[in-house]
Amino acid sequence: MPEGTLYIGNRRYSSWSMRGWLVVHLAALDVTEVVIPFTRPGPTPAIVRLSPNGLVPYLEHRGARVWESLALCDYCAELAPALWPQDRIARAHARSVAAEMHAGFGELRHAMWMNLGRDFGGLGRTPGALADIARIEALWADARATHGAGGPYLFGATFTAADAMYAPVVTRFLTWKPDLSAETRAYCGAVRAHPLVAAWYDAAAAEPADWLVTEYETPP
Ligand SMILES: N[C@@H](CCC(=O)N[C@@H](CS)C(=O)NCC(=O)O)C(=O)O
Repeated sequence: MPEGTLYIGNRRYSSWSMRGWLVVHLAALDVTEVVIPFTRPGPTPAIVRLSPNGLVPYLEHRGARVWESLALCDYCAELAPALWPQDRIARAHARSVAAEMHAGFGELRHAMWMNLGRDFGGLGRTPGALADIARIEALWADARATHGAGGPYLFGATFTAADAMYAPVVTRFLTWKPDLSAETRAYCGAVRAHPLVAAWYDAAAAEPADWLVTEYETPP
């Protein structure tokens, strides 16, 4: 019998859901997954009624109610400590880059939204999005140079909550194809090849056609 429920939005579009889903799976929580397709204009009433902040991901697990993707990272890491690096200094670094993702990069998220099923190559290159991308490339390179020995992830051989927080950025890079360094492209390839990321893409591809949202399918 499952020990709770994870509520997420369309896998094709919902970047925050992807983060929550990844950490729940990395921690091997035994939960039922419920996908609530977005309705437009938003917000989606079924999500508003259900979730304390009116958003997904939202997790109910063994009496705990958890919302906000970063809180899901920490809740799951209590149960599966390897979600953060073991070393204190590396862990501080990983928490910081995860928090920076949670708090920022709005220009990138606005100009290059997540759509796992389309090729928007060359589009969305607003000055703000490009500035966000430059910061993300620098941040990834710094984490990998400082703590990533043994790679291929930000903090080495283990896919951590920091990688989960940036996985939807990887999908944006694959969809919108901004100019990226060879090192960034290699990291994107490693994240895309992770079995959980591959499973998320596969499930997104299987979503019903009537879940498509016109505004997210229309290039700028
Ligand atoms: N800060 C929140 C953001 C969550 C969020 O914005 N979720 C979006 C989906 S990616 C949502 O629930 N949207 C509701 C809607 O579009 O109806 C988190 O980290 O979990």
